Amino acid sequence: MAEPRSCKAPVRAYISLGSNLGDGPAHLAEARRWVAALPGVTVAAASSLYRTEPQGRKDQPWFVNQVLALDCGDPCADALLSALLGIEDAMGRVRDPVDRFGPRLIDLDVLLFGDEVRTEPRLTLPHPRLTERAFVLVPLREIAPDLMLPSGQCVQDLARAVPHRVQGDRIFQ
Ligand code: PH2
Ligand code: MG
Ligand code: MG
Repeated sequence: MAEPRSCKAPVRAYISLGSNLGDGPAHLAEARRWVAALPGVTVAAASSLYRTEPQGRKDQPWFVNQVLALDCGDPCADALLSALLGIEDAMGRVRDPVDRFGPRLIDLDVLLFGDEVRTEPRLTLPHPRLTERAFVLVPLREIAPDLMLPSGQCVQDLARAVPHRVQGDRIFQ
């Protein structure tokens, strides 16, 4: 007998990919392959790759960043987060509890999960620093120029409000 299929519409999620250790573009390509292979997940759009000035801790290498739009059959943001953390582990990310903001092989963050809004230790939605980060807003605007956040703010206005400069594939902030 055929497997019962969910008849619910998928949830549109946006995730960010980042790397500033080793071959960043290769790490992002590997992460995209893992994400595309997740059951119930379809990659609906992928931004360009950007080379971005580090935010937060400045004394670390520049990052390579990208944003993906996903259609998720499972309407549970925690399941997506767990899957992304599993990919980070499978790719060999080593977490340094002392240097939490140091360089990373791969970082996969849930930016938005449908219209979900929540503040929890494990997962805050939308991502708490989304509106401050040109390395997120610029690629997000590229793939979803008409996107509105649950707050009603639109991604175009948010990107304009953050002082930054895009030069070729580089984002200075
Ligand atoms: N990630 C951080 C901290 N700072 N800066 C850039 N440019 N790109 C990142 O992905 C990034 C960062 C913590 O996850
Ligand atoms: Mg991050
Ligand atoms: Mg992270």
